[in-house]
Amino acid sequence: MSSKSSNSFQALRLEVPLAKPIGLDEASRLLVEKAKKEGIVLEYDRLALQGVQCGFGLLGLCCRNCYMGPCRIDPFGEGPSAGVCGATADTIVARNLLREEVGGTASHTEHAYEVAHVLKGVGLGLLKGYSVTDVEKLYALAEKLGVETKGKDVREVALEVAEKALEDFSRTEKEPLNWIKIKTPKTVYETWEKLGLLVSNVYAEIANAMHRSTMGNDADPTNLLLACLRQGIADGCGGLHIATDLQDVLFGVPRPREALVSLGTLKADHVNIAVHGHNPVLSMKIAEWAMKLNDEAKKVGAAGINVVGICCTGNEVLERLGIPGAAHNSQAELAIVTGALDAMVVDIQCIFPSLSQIASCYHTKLITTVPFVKIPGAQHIEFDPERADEVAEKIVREAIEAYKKRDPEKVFIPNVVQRAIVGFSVEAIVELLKKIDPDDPLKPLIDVIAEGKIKGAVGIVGCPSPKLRDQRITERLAKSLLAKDVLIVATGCTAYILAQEGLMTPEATMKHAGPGLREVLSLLGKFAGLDGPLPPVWHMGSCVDNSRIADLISALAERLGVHPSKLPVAGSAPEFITEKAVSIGTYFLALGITVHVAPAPRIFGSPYVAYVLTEKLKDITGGRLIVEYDPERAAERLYEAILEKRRELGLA
Ligand code: NFS
Ligand code: SF4
Repeated sequence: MSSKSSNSFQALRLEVPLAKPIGLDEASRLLVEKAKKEGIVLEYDRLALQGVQCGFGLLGLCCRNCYMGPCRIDPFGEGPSAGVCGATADTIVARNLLREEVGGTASHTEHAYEVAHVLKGVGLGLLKGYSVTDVEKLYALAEKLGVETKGKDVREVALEVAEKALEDFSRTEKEPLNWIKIKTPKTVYETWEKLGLLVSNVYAEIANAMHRSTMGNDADPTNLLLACLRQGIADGCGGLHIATDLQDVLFGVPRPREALVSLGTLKADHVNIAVHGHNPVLSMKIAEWAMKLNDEAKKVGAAGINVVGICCTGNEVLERLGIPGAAHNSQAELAIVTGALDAMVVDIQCIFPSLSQIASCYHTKLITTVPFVKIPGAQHIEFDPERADEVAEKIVREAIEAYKKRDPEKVFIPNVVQRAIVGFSVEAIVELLKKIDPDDPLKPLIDVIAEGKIKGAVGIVGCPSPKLRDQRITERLAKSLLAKDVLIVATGCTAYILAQEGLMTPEATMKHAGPGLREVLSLLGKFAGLDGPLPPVWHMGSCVDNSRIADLISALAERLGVHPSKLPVAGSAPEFITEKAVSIGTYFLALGITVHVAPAPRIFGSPYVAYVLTEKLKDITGGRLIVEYDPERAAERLYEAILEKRRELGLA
């Protein structure tokens, strides 16, 4: 990190993918071909049409925060070194990073807020369509939150727990978030307290970040980076954790089950409905009504109704109901290209506007449901938890209607289906480990890590990137790590990629896991009552369920009495695309975790910001950012990080 230009050159080089394209997965490839024949434009085509993307943007060096600009800083030191207001590269990059996180944090926290309102409605007895499914989880949360349960019925407890969550969106005092208090290991809490990172109101945090990054406010890159950490903590505690916890209360804690994934889970003889987006408050209802109206589908000549999942809401119904996971984000367009999808029902986040244009080439109905997520050309049927059953029934009936217009000539469903074991909640993992040691369930896991049979664990999370997908970065990274006896947990669209690759099966353990990892997973398989080993990649849910990964890390750290940064674990978002991934990544950096990402985040226009995140941060929170495009090299670097932690712990 010697001079500004060497950094910028490095980033520019990083933007050129280093690995050779392998090609897309079989199902995607076949449907991309079909789209080409039919003249359908896909994300890959639109990416190509963008040409070379803006170097200033890639480096984080453009600012549009006021009308004296837009301003750009010359990364090579030959043109302007400050914006009109005098903002330097360091200031502009740090401000831009903070604003990216705001996008992510706003998404996750508003999602959590919505779910908290549904739980509140249940508590008040106002919502007929929902109830507390997991009383045990509710009571466990109540206890942690200091909610008295004696002499109260389930509804009263639900109401108070919901109100504890809503407090985190409205608190005016300087008290930390309730979900910081109940989720953060003591060692981390102390670090955050010292650094002034104890957020007390997530919405105020978002507002402050927008305020301080406008023209003429915070220009200090260090101060802005602390705000970035705060934003990550607001996202993690006030978004991810609240969403997962309350969704578990409403819909149940996931337990391991076998399910099917890939685009081949669409059925030519069924009414096919895809749920796409993030909020299970909608998708669980659609699944319920699809079952109720199954016979209606038979009346129009279909064999029944087949609900499949796309993106994170797909993960929500996959992990709880075993609904097939058809498509990750980069396959959502392709699900329509099959010509077999009768309705795609969407709620919030990661829903490409292109879906409407593509749907218009087929009989597929694209149905938007959220007042602030409308798409030209889509049919809007507003969802409201108070009328959940009525709306869900209407949507499913729309799909049945659409089926009548399906053109069999246009139907092509790739014959690609993969089995996957899903549903690895922390609760389920602990229950399994209790069969080995009922009194100290984490001990067997700690023992095999200490013995070196498992070297460590990496959470591979995030999105598929059209920029990197044909290099199969995610699959290659996972396989390289498994061979090194590193256990993998996965969430989000990455979980689809790894499931489709067959890595969530017992066979994958025999094929890809190193000898130590294989031995441990075989033993665990026996305790789980399986015929073979546990899979080597554990599906832990949607992107908000990255909270489950944080919970597992925190439980291990607390059991060992060490800071999470001491554990031989790491995270990776090898193909991230969204602002949400940036805020989640920052939460894990704040927790003290080493985080690998590709493509390069837009920080390399500031040598200072790049230096802090990739080097200095490890002395502050214990976290460290690694940027690496090549999956095998990324695996090597993550493995090195794990070995370093092991050495520090005195393990071989
Ligand atoms: Ni996560 Fe889930 Fe997928 Fe990426 Fe989007 S759906 S919230 S952001 S693209 S993994
Ligand atoms: Fe340019 Fe400063 Fe305005 Fe940004 S805030 S656009 S750097 S003048």
